[in-house]
Amino acid sequence: MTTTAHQGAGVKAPSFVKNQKLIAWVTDMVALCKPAAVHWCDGSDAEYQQLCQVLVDAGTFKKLNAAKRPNSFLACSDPSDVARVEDRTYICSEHKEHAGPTNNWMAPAEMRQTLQPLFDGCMAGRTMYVVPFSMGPLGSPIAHIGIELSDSAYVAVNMKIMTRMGQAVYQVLGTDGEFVPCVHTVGAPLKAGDKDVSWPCNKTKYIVHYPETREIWSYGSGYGGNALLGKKCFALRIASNMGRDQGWLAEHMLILGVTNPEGQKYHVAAAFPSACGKTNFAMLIPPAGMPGWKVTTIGDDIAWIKPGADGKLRAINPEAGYFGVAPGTNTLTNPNCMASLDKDVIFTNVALTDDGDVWWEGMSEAPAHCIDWQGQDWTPAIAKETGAKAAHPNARFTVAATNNPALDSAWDDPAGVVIDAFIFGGRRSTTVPLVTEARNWVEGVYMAATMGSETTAAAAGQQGVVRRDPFAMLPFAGYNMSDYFQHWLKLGHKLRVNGATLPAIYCVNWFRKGEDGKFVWPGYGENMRVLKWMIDRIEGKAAGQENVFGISPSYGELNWQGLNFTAEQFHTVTHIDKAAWQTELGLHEELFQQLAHHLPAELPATKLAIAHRLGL
Ligand code: SAT
Ligand code: MN
Repeated sequence: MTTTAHQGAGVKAPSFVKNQKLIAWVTDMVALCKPAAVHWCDGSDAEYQQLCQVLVDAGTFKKLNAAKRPNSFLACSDPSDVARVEDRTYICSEHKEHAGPTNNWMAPAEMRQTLQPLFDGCMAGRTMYVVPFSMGPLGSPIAHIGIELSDSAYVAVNMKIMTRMGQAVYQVLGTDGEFVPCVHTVGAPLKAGDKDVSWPCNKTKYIVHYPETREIWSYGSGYGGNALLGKKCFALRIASNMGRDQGWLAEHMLILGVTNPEGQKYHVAAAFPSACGKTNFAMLIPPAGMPGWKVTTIGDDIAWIKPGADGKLRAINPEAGYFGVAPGTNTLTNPNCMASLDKDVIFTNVALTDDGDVWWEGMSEAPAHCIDWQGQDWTPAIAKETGAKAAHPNARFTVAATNNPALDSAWDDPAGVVIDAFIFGGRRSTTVPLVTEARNWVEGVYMAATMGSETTAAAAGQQGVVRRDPFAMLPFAGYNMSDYFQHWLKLGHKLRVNGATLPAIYCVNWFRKGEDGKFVWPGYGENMRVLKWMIDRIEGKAAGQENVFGISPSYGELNWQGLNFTAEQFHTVTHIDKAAWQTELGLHEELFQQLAHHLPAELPATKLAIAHRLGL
């Protein structure tokens, strides 16, 4: 690692940095942000430990009990900085219609003018970390490089876990390689003598993307997707633009491998909105009644998918770690995840137990006492009286993929894995059936485009209201949503005319509730039963039955070994309620009206066909 006090003029890059464009850009950013020092990260373990110590000394990190949770830390954020801020997130394309009606937009020149005074001197008294990272296996033809400049050591250590971060990136970059420049500041400059706080941030926040020039500027937040710029900002918002221009897909999808008892392996990519159980699905352990089935994890949040020369879609996980939701995670809902969290973890906004370990709602029986994420005493009695949560509902863990016992052997393969099926799923208490297969690509794109979901704590704002979340990409598509639909249709068309077999497309809903307001489908590991039906379909072993939207399983087609789930319960989670669908189609229509500019004609046509089949 190399840290140099900044002297005012010029920047001295370490000898392993040979890219002049990068050095020139860092020089400019140092002149703008005026940090007290510049630290070029090398990504070594020694550097990780040193930065964790810096964070402990600053009060940002608490080191957890090494006997219980080796090499692990707890960070508690400012209570105002706990989730992505969608209303402060901007796509600043030259033309407003390129950002589309689902993104906040400001003209790039105006945004640059707005940000200039905010970034001027924003890192005063702090260290600027130069964080080189590869999204995807180093040197993979599907991977891309970014450099994040951040005044947060918390960001630097999280990026070390979440990405392939370090000196090797500079070798791939060489003297003239391309990188996406990402500038991040917590927006809390320090004057001489100022005492720092444990979680510096600013009331004013801007998460800004310039799609044409492929730049990211983030101001005022230190949390998650606002600050770890490789994740949603680069791997989805900027990369979706790159994918549109270059003929590939950047998707909000987990990737898993599923092997049947005969040893045949398939790969599935699945899109769900934030905090709807993607990590659980990616680490699923098949139930005891399904011996011989195995699920392995390639990724839990983002997939980059490129057509290969053979016309097959190959996917990589651009990330190297998991930034997952802690509350609700336990040894029953996700045993692999719990095992991943045994050591080497950064926890954010969970509770601290009296023996120096962590706890969150739904982890285990509540401790008699702990310190909640806001530093207050918490007991079950206090919780009962005030409703106080020990952990914030969007509390997270950051952990390396290599900690996952179910990690797929090909997770780091530069060639990626061939995708056999796509799954789209929202969180819907009513209306949407457990599983439906699209009869063709267009019908699948329709299902994905019209997906709705009840909102979760992953984003600041009201929770539990149904909003349309096309492809689970509403907060992440970096350009006009209708053009994004068109891109999917075009890609499918191109592959088909070249003779490729397209992946099957499924729509699922694990979250339907009964009249008592309780979930009917048991979910978690039991989702394997639905996954098996999909594989059976791909292998031609299940006939399924046609319904108004596509093909769905009969009760007898699912394996019920070891699960007591009656035909009646099955009916509750699969039946299609005509009145509910009339309302639902009205909501699809509302979405289409909102997205009218450039909306592909195939989508309203598909809707019309569904309405006809429903007898509307
Ligand atoms: O905060 S993040 O964007 O990293 C997580 C999420 O919303 O899924
Ligand atoms: Mn996500």
